[in-house]
Amino acid sequence: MTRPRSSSPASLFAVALLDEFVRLGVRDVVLCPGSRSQALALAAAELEEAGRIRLRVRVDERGAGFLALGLAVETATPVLVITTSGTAVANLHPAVLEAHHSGVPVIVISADRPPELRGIGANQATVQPGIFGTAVRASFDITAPTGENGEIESARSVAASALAAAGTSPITTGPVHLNIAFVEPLSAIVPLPEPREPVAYATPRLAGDPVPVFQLPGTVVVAGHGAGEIAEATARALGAPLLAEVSSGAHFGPNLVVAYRELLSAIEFGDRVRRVIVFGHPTLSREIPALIQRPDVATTVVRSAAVDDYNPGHAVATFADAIRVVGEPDNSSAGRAWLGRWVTTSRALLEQQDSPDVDLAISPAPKDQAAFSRQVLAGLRAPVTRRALAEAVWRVTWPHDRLVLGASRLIREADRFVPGKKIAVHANRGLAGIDGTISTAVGIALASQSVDGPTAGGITRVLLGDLTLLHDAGSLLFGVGEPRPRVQLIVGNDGGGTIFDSLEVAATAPRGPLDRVMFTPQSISLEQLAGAYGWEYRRLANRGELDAGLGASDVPPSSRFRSSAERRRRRRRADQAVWGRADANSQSATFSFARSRRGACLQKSKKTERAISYAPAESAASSLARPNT
Ligand SMILES: Cc1ncc(C[n+]2csc(CCOP(=O)(O)OP(=O)(O)O)c2C)c(N)n1
Ligand SMILES: [Mg+2]
Repeated sequence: MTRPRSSSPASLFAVALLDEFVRLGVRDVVLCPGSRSQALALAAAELEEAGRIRLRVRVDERGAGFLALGLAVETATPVLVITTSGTAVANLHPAVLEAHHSGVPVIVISADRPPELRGIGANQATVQPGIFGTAVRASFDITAPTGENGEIESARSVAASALAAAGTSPITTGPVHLNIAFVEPLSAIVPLPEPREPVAYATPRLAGDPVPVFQLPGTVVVAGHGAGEIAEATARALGAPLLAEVSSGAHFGPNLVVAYRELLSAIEFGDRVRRVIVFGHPTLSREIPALIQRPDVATTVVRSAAVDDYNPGHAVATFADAIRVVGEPDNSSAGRAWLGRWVTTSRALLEQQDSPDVDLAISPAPKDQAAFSRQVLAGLRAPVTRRALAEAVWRVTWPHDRLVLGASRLIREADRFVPGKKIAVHANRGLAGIDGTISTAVGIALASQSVDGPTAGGITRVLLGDLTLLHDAGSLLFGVGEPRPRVQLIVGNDGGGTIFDSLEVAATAPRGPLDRVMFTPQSISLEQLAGAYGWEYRRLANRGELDAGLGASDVPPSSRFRSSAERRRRRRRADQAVWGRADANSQSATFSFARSRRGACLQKSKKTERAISYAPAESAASSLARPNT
């Protein structure tokens, strides 16, 4: 093979490596700046100029890692994240761990010093090979390219091996680490090779036959995080109640039982369960693991991308890579009653008690109509509760949108109350961290809005707590010229981590120390935070404002995958449209509620006064919408 001329073997290797990743179907690359990684960075910039990749540049590697995670979740294709040496690599560890536990193909490419500079106190040099321990599917340590024959071929073969390691099967996908040593000259201009015959990335498929599952009275289907539509189809095929978590991808359909927690604890419901079939990774309730650990219940777990097989109390009887339902659902009256009772009782439990009385509205009597108007007005002025917030965000989200739920209370609130709806919901449930939520969501937004199709015009809404927002505040930063997707951050600002109020110890421990070390009060001005990063801000104080503030977006997409000049032109136009509309349309959202041990909003209670003493009025509530610069 003729070698292109370059004075930098580092650049030749970097170009060959990235070019091969692109040929094999990689499209998204996240990059953080650094000197040791300059050959990779410049190669990535060239590929973006040529319209062959979508490049996202971030300063903070921790956010960059989660950004790559979000892009990979949405595209179901491996995403590269490139960093320099030293602590830059370690900052990727949280995202790598989340990708490991939830089975997301993120490929880390870290630049390193050559081995002779390790262990002698050289600047920005540490032991990078193996830094992610067992959290990666494969780890490659590549010696510095020096211009030897065969280096281009070896770069290509490394790309192919890394891709294979990141996704051989849907139940083994996960992160991979490529650590590459580079020596001076660290970069030089290298022309991109002509594009070669591309190979479409093949989404990993399961090998082998599914395990047959027969009809059995007393069956329920559990759908944990990432279960997917197969869980809903299986519940229907079995005629079984579907206990589907809100981020399962199966929270819809006629068999859905939203109030599953209550029913699992109820006589004639939970106690009648004899068999559980689990898809995905359940994390949101105590009732599901308790059910599986009962001696009179047999559980089959269908393996998911999560690295650990779900096995509470080591009580699971059977594991299967896939299952196939045999036979028809029990159509006898007893069989139909089993499903019907779960579904109808769940619906009855969830019925809203506080909606206006429609009988008054249709009554001809003026006093009834006046009473109805008063009820409507009172509803609009009602304070925002966590339930009302979760339901409002759920209501305005549609299949072309994306919904991201932060860890902590709000995802549980959504899980308890929102009705069935076939929309794409994501949450980082691999390790349920409060870190990286904004950057993950931005990745999901960028990916869903960058493709032609219905999601291009959608919006990504993120429902998260105040500490979860503050943990990832740095990810509000978009560098000049970086594509900005449509994202709405809806922050439940209760002044700290109120999830800890539900700990048993909270009932007895002295309040002061408990607050200091668990609640961790904050009184940040979220408005100023939003302003500093160029995001629009709006505070929503009651349910009327909440509904008005959460209006759906009809703003045109701000970035697409196009040739460089066209991309820039479109971005300029789209940005004007986004910000122009943002000013006039004020579709950003904010809301507030006070802290309460029970989780409801108690605006007029003593607890509220106490809560507000943590948070000055101007920061007691807030939310951030998409950036406006
Ligand atoms: C990275 C990380 N650190 C710490 C935790 C433990 N943790 C779980 S919830 C929580 C508080 C979250 O507070 P907030 O986002 O305000 O939500 P709230 O509980 O008030 O609804 C913390 C610190 C975690 N899950 N992840
Ligand atoms: Mg909070």
